[in-house]
Amino acid sequence: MANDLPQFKQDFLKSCHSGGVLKFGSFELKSKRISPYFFNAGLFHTARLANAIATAFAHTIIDAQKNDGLEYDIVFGPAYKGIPLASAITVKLGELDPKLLDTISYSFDRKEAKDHGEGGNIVGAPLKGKRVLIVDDVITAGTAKREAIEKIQKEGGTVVGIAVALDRKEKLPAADGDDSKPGPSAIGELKKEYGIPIYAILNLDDIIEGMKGFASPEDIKSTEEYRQKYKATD
Ligand code: OMP
Repeated sequence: MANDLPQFKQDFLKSCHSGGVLKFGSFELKSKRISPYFFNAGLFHTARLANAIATAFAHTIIDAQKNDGLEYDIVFGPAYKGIPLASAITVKLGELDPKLLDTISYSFDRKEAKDHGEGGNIVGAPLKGKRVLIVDDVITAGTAKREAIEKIQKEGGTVVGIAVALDRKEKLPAADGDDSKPGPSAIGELKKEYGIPIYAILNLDDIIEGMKGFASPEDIKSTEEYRQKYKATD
């Protein structure tokens, strides 16, 4: 239930609503599924909303450190939407926990390698020999996260976890294209494959509960139907 959520998650839900981050209609996802809702983290661009998303991420990461023993050196944001997140979250982490001011850094990748100037694929802290925490907006099928993990490993970094704003809690797309069959979650498979934890500020259940305060009955119904259709078995 949204009301049972920690205060920082409730505050974040309010910011999602005030920033119009959650849209209803018909949206084709990266996975080609047609979703009745879309979470657009790119809309967290005012100073207030950038501060709100960075704060919610930083609390999620600090909780993971306290409760789960998460240790990391670098906050890595995959291009493009992860880039402003990584820098804002790193600043906020240092503000909330000053011990981190001189121990953590951020970095991000380029979509295309640069062959002049300093060159290379990574901007910010070098990844070699470092423990890397990936931050990104949304996880649906985990494809973009797999790409980021491979890039980081190629640079000599060790991925120690992933933190996202929203876990859509969807099953992996079926290899044979038949999405009507039950399937494991994108998050569960990533955890198994890479042995890393994945943290989310909110998941689809929190969103549906939170929507009840502002969305139309039709939008709530179609989002619930979508959840039923694509929910994972784990
Ligand atoms: P993967 O689950 O790693 O493939 O990532 C899904 C990507 O799709 C996210 O990084 C987003 O850029 C984008 N996306 C959203 O931004 N919001 C949504 O509600 C759904 C998606 C999506 O296409 O699945």
